[in-house]
Amino acid sequence: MFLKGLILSGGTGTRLRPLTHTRAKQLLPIANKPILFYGIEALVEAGIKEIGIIVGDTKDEIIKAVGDGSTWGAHISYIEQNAPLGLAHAVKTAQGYLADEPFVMYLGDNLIWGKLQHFVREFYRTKANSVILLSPVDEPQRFGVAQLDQGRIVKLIEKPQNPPSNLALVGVYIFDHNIFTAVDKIKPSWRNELEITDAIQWLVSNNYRVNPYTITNWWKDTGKAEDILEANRMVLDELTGKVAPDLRNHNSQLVGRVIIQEGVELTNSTIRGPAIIGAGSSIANSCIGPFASISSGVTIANTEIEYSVIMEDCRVIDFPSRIRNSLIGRNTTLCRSTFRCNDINLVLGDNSQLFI
Ligand code: TTP
Repeated sequence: MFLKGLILSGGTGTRLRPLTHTRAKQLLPIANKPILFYGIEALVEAGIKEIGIIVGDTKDEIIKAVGDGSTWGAHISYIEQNAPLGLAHAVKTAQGYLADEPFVMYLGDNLIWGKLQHFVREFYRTKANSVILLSPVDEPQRFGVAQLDQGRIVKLIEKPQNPPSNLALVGVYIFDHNIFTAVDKIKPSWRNELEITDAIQWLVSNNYRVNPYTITNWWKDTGKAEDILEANRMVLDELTGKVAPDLRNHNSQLVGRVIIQEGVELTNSTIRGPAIIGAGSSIANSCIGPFASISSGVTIANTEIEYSVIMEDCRVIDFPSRIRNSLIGRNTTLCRSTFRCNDINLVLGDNSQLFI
């Protein structure tokens, strides 16, 4: 018996509009790497090399970015979900691919810092029908929460007013084939989706063994803009500095843990870590960081940026305010107007958001 992987990368991403009008949310960069790649890496690291990815409207973009999986030594297949009708619907859609193999299901917009090996081992050790990854949280009212009894999950409650525990569902699950029976038994919820929590509840209520596995590492569901920024801060905080040997440094300082990718030019600037500067970017007379991810092909001049993600091919020139807590979409131009003082001329790409 070996585990397959199932990553859910369909959905609509409404909460991340306008960025998701023209880009799959799972491909938004966290420390210059698409969110989805963190999930693929976590599965591969746990020994899971056969991975199915559920795709929807953004199928082409996801296939282009991920390919056949050979980059990770994995074999990746794509499974089309005709409409985003819920996480349990996605599981049902993948039934042909998964056959009767048990599988790890991973939500493609989630980020879990740490390894999944122990979680997978728990499934084999306990011979449970399902193992659910849980994490203690401060405000369980905001999450799907598990109630435990004698080491088993007995109830799942979505955003409970009186939480029975502080253990939230993290977005990573292991199921055996009984989940397909469960999905067939449940009905769509009020939002017309087949909910995975209802399917798991069905397993529990019908005496299948559903075990919890609690982690204390940080994790993030990157559904909203502020989540992406927080995930960016968390990931940057874990990275160690590394400077590509071809850096052209003209009178600039790197302070703390800074990653500089290939082909970067820095002039009279300060990069304050943790921060990452993407390939081919050039920065002049600016202060970048802390907690800034600058993607590839970005040009920045006379500007201060911190706690932000600036995506590929942006131009930020002479911007009069410090850019903070901002998520700037690809190919966006931000610059001061040359016509009048204090007049800010913003040219934003289709999928841009600017919070200053
Ligand atoms: P969600 O964040 O719950 O849903 P969503 O992507 O539709 O976003 P929003 O609520 O902002 O509109 O989805 C979690 C993950 O599962 C995400 O990677 C998308 C994926 N997903 C599917 O693959 N199929 C689905 O039917 C749904 C609902 C989500």
